[in-house]
Amino acid sequence: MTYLAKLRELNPLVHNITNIVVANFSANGLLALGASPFMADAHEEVADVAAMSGAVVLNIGTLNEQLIASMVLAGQSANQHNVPLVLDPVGAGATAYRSEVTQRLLKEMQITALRGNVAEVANVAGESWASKGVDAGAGDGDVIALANKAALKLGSVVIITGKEDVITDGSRTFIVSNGHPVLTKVTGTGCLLSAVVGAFLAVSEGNGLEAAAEAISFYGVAAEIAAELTAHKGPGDFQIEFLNQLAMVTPQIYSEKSRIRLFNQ
Ligand code: ATP
Ligand code: TZP
Ligand code: MG
Ligand code: MG
Repeated sequence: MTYLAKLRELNPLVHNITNIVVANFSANGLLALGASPFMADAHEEVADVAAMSGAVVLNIGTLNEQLIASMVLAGQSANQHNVPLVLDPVGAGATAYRSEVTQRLLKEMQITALRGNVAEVANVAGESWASKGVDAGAGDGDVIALANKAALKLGSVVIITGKEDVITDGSRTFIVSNGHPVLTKVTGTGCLLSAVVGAFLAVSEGNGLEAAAEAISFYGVAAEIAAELTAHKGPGDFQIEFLNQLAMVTPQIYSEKSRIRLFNQ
């Protein structure tokens, strides 16, 4: 049975503390997929929401100190209640503040998975990579080595997305080659993906690496079909069709189109 089928059967609650750009898109994407989104960031309630959820997803896209305090409370509650925890360190490395906040969060909690672009993960790993705001710049470093370094440092699954995606726990590494370039023309596709990883981790029963790889590949398959159906249109139509496909890609379609390979060292 795929994690996708299990997710649709169990409809896990996914607690998101995310940015103002993507909150609506993330909630709609999770609903379309078959999860149950809960966007909550008040410090008075985040520990309770995290405790009752199947996964918690923290995203620093539009950060401020109040939000970070809530993220610490939610992350620590997730840890106490064995709830999988995802961090999307949006823009880490782009400003000193984002880098510092990311380190602070990682010190205060144990995450299950980190999902970012190559520049963000490089920053977490203590390396540097060009960036332009929240987007990764071009570079010619070893992306797999970077992902491994970050995974060993954090003791978590690390996912670096881009044209090809790298998913590793520092010991085994999967490469996913699904996806479509039009994803880069819709804001929040990385952020929604981090939330989708949370939904898959919620039904992973401890197999975080496999569940994360399936999440990434499934997302790419949905994008490929949506891009094909809207090939004669622009990113606006793609965005809507992508939400449709997050709901319509079945485990069978997923299995036919998935391109995941194990990377041999
Ligand atoms: P960035 O801000 O650098 O764009 P992000 O946080 O938006 O990063 P992405 O790396 O863009 O995250 O990943 C979001 C999704 O887009 C992933 O499914 C990824 O596989 C896909 N993707 C990104 N670039 C490409 C590409 N050139 N071709 C195919 N898929 C891509
Ligand atoms: N600015 C701050 S957060 C954000 C922007 C544009 C959204 C970034 O979303 P993604 O998924 O990383 O493209
Ligand atoms: Mg992107
Ligand atoms: Mg991002």
